[in-house]
Amino acid sequence: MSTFTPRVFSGVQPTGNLHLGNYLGAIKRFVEMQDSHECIYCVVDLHAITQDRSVWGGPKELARSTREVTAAYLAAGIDAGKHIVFNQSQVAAHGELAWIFNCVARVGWLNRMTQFKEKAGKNRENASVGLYAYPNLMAADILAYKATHVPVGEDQKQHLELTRDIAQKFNIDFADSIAEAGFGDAFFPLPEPLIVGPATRVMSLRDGQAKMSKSEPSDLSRINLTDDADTIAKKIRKAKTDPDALPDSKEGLAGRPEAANLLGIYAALAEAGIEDVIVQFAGQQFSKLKQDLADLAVEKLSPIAGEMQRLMADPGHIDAVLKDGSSRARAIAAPIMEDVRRIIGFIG
Ligand code: AQP
Repeated sequence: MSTFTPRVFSGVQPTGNLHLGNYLGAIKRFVEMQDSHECIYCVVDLHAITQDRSVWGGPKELARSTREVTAAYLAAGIDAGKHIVFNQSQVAAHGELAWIFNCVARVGWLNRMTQFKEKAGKNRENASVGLYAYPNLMAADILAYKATHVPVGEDQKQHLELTRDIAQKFNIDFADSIAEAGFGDAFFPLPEPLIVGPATRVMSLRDGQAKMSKSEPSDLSRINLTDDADTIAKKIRKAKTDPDALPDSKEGLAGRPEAANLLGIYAALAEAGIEDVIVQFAGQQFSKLKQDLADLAVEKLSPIAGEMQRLMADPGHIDAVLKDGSSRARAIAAPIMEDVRRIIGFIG
């Protein structure tokens, strides 16, 4: 049996409007992994350009958003000295391994990806080939470092399953040369998705059935990580609710997506269990929950917004962090890619 050193990899796309869902579902979790794991956190700019230019905003906006995601990582508490923070396009291994995985993954697998269907919408014929092959690039991101653990939001579960399928198929397709090269029965690990906690799928503040998302036109639907205290409080005050008092049990949240969402956000920000938060607000009106949630959100998010602003004022520092992280990421990926080339039979 091959064994793998535990290593965490994850990323966020620089597509603007970084929001509370990205924070609670991903970035906050990244911070929590730092004490126990070696971590690699990426700003996935190659993924950003898979969508229409109107989504990522063109070259100047892409650079600005890349720095903004980096600033969010650092402001949230990721230690870029101890761990690796970098942007994907600076490490060529991602693109190279993605091409190899394009030849490992099957068209039928990609056809099942719900994110492609959602993002391509009705205009599928006109979607980029990159958007279709996005999950192969994501598999490459993770496996170029033989990462074993991937903290992500619920929406990435299917892509993680595909990553495991790709790793397994590579291990089987090249089993003979993997064994010959001394790697036992598996060259790539099957990475574990880490989708845990009360906020793995933060929903829109305007519609408890829709995911909080960067691309939703209504700014009132999400709390942006750059929002100031007044804006955060206003958005929570205006959040959609239902007419009933808050329930006293988890079962009472059935069919009440807005109540479930606001209580889940509260629990994640307070670092409390959802059951405890339900007890705390049982029988109360939404107005009480909204007031307390606004106070808590401002307390937790305002320092991050302030620090992001400070960091964004010094783009030279951010670029230096990314350059240093990229060179350390390259140093990990390079020998892995050398092995991959040898295993496949590429000369060089
Ligand atoms: N609403 C969410 N709740 C919890 N986690 C979320 N994530 C995204 N939205 C939520 C997690 O954030 C990480 C980075 O996401 P991404 O940059 O890849 O963006 P995305 O998944 O495409 O979702 P967005 O931010 O909402 O953008 P659009 O509008 O383009 O769909 C991932 O771990 C993701 O799970």
